[in-house]
Amino acid sequence: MALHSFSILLLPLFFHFILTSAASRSSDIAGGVRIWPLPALVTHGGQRRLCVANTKDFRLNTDGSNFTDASGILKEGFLRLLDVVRVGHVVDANLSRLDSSALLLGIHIIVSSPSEELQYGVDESYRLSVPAPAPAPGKPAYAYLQARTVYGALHGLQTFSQLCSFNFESRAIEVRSVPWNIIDQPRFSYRGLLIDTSRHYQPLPVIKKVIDSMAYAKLNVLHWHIVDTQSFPLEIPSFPNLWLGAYSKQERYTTADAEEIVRYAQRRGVSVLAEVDIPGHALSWGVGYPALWPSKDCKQPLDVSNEFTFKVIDGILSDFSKIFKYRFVHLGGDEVDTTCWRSTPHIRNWVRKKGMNESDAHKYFVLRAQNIALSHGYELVNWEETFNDFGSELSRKTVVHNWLGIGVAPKVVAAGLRCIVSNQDSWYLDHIDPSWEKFYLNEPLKNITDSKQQKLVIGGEVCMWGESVDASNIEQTIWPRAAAAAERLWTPYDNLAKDTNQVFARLAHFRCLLNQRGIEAAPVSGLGRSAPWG
Ligand code: CP6
Repeated sequence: MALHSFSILLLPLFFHFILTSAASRSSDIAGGVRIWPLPALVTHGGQRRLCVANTKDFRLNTDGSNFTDASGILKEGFLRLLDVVRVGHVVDANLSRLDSSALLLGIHIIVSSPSEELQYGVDESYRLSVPAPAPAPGKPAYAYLQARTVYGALHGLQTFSQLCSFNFESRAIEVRSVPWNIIDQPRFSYRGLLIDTSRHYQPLPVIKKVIDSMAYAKLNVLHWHIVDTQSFPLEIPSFPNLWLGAYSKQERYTTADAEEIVRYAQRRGVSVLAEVDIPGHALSWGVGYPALWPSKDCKQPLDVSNEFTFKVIDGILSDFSKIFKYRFVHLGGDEVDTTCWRSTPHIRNWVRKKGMNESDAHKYFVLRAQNIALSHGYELVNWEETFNDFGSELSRKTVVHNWLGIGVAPKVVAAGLRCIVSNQDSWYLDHIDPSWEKFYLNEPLKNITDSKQQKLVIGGEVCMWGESVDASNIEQTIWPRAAAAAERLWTPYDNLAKDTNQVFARLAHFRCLLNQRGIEAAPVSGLGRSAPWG
């Protein structure tokens, strides 16, 4: 590994040049580096450094920045880092047994923006340098972490945690291969994971662990498919009977629970995108309000002819806007089967009287729901059928969410709308067959060459639909394959491996790291572990 010799002071000058130059090629850059996802630029040396695993000596120092960490978000992130690195849930890191030759290492964190608002497009870049051992043992040296926002700094701490390993004999933290210089920023602003709490209820601690693990892989949007046909687990104060559609009283989220999830995620740099999937996928709404069903015998899609339907949607989105502060709300719009609208006389008559057909009625529904969401200050995400069926009439504030095949993204961006890629042949976690290689190689910008159009692909998302997962198997179904997609979404295109054999060992190491941190990630390969003597 070549050690580049620029100093930290020169980095700003080279920052742009290096990120856009061809200097960082995947096979060179990844050799020996065990960071997942791979940063934009990494150099390192070959010395091993022992550090004292003690909060006092790992200094969180924000002197010289405008950021005061008033809410403690960085301090908490730092303490979590120490805990996961010391494998705090497994061992009692007994400091009295420390190797006295351990060298002190402090971390000095500089954040230039005082704002802690987490929002779409927030600057997530950071730079991290870890020095070689100081000349005099016992004298502290500082690792430097610089970021524009606290969220960039949190990513930097995650990277730092991956440079560290716990030495069970000396009870010290080791940083391998010092000195390190890392410059990093995400390729895409939207790096999502969908969870579905309608097909199976997921308890709050499970959702929180999913958020923890997302942060380890630098995924930054939890797409919460909260309600669907099978159950309505969320409390909606404006229409308090809606959660009568929950599986049971125990399997529900209060608004306070939802706020807790949003805050927990925000403290880890993860935004929550809430979804109401309408007008299909909404049968459970009618348990509390049967007027939302076309009839007792034909229960979905929601009754398009009834003003009450739109009052309920307005109430839900009004309540959402108090809890879910992300710029976008997801309005679904997929898999709408209008048979009930045709077979129910009062709806059939209403559609006819309006001079519409059933597909016009679907469009009317989606566009009206979009306007309600806009009135509550949201921009919009809709599943791709809405674009396929009436794309030119969607609000310009729509992000089209691909899922059917990869084919729609080039059409969406050619039409000037934004797109999120989740093609089911590669990024659906509920399909057990696709290998991690398939997840890794799925390229969101496939067949999009114009750079203006490329910018309209805001990112991608892996989907963990809930029909076949609950608390017993959600972690091992998500991981490690979601990590393969996470690298595709984070790492600059030129650093990505073209041949997945090059990344196998590094991914296996990340999976092992997840296991050490208490995440039940499944083995990377179905061929067994490779033995150290093999
Ligand atoms: N639920 C909702 C689902 C799916 C969709 N929407 C889905 C469809 C096909 C597959 C997997 C999931 N379960 N509301 C499609 C976006 Cl293969």
